[in-house]
Amino acid sequence: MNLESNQSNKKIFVLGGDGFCGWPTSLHLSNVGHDVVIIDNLSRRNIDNELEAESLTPIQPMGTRLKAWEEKTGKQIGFYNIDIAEDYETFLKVMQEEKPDAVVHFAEQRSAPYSMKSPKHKRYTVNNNLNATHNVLCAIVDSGLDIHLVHLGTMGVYGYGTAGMKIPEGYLDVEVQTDTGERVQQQVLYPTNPGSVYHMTKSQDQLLFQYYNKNDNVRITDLHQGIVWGTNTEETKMDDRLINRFDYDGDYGTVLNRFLMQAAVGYPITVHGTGGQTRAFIHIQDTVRCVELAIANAPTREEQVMIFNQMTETHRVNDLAKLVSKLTGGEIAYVSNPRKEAPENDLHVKNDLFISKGLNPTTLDEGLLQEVTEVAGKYAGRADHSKIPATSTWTKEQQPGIPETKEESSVN
Ligand code: NAD
Ligand code: USQ
Repeated sequence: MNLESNQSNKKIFVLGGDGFCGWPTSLHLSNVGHDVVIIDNLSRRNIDNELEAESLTPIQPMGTRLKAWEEKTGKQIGFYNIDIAEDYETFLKVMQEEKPDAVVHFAEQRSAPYSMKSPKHKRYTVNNNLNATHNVLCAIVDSGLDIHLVHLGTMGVYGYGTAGMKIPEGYLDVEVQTDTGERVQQQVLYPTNPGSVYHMTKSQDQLLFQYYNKNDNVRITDLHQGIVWGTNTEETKMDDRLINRFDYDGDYGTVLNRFLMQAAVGYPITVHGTGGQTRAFIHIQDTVRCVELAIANAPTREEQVMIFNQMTETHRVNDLAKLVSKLTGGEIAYVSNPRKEAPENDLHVKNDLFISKGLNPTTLDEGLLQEVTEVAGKYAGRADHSKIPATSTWTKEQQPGIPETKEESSVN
């Protein structure tokens, strides 16, 4: 497989193209010459209504976004409001009419804390995510088209531990001993160890991919992505109306963007527990480039599901808090961890495929300060401080991650 960027233009469906990763990816793919069609049921905007939370950045309605893109670039992006988990027939009909070459699938409920809030949220996450992924696979086969599916999975399917080795890209080489003592080499999916109902749905997605690849030779690339940080990309910076979403609330805000925002608004930087958790990270600009590379390098119908680890660096949560604190003077609060997770872990990950082919990552060193000043600081006035604490607990044993009083919070 040669992972070079390839210029041939394709018709591409972006499922979940209104979301944090999907919107900048849609613009990027359109900008490099692909014919992009977004499919999204706007459920993420409805969840903002449910949680009474909003993006820190003032994102625009889909119609305004698409009009601004056309005005700026002369390029059109199509849009269909379809629930791909529920409305299979409409989705299939659109697929048969539009005949995409590739489908990029971002359309799942992606927050671990939201998936753990209550039985209702657990059941919604499982129903939505598994039905969405299965409907996409089923529709690809039903349509009779030879469509390449690119799915956004997560590093969290592996769990975050290692047995002294780098986490491989999806598959693990193992040796088993038969009853006669013969040693046989095999390759298996890396054992899954999800840490939330959300992460569990991504583990189950992997089995759906294995099955449809084996039975129907569907061409599939599964991108095991780390935590995405940053807000804007070259394309979303072209016009204020194209601005990307920035989640900061206790359910949808991810760790580094939360820390940046907390420092910008003068709220304590909320480290869960000791902050010994190590996680993988990637900047949103690199996400869009990786998806472009994945589309340009589709597997053949004879190949197994291609799995890439889509991350560029690993960091310990406490180190991130200290870095943000050093850049901004923000205060760190070590709060109760609302999650049931290992208090400390090491993490070593292989990401050779994207890096060796010329992905030039935006690192924390160069991007952080810019992010604080250009985004978190600029929109700090829009923040609702009551939405910042992480209150979704994994079991009744955990406590919400609410900073106590200013005096009681430890400061590093
Ligand atoms: P997001 O919630 O901002 O976007 C998801 C989009 O999908 C939303 O616009 C939502 O309305 C849409 N959607 C959800 N269910 C749908 C359905 N049934 N039918 C149609 N549209 C539906 O999430 P995101 O941060 O952009 O993440 C996108 C994907 O990338 C997710 O699958 C997530 O698991 C994965 N991912 C995200 C991150 C991250 O840090 N944000 C990291 C790793 C992997
Ligand atoms: N954390 C804090 N303080 C906070 C918020 C989080 O210490 O204020 C800690 C959490 O306890 C956890 C770590 O930071 O240990 C990461 O939390 P997160 O919310 O940034 O990331 P996570 O829940 O894993 O989910 C996010 C995305 C998800 C994606 C995943 C990639 O929401 O869609 O799949 O990152 S990964 O983490 O690699 O599995």
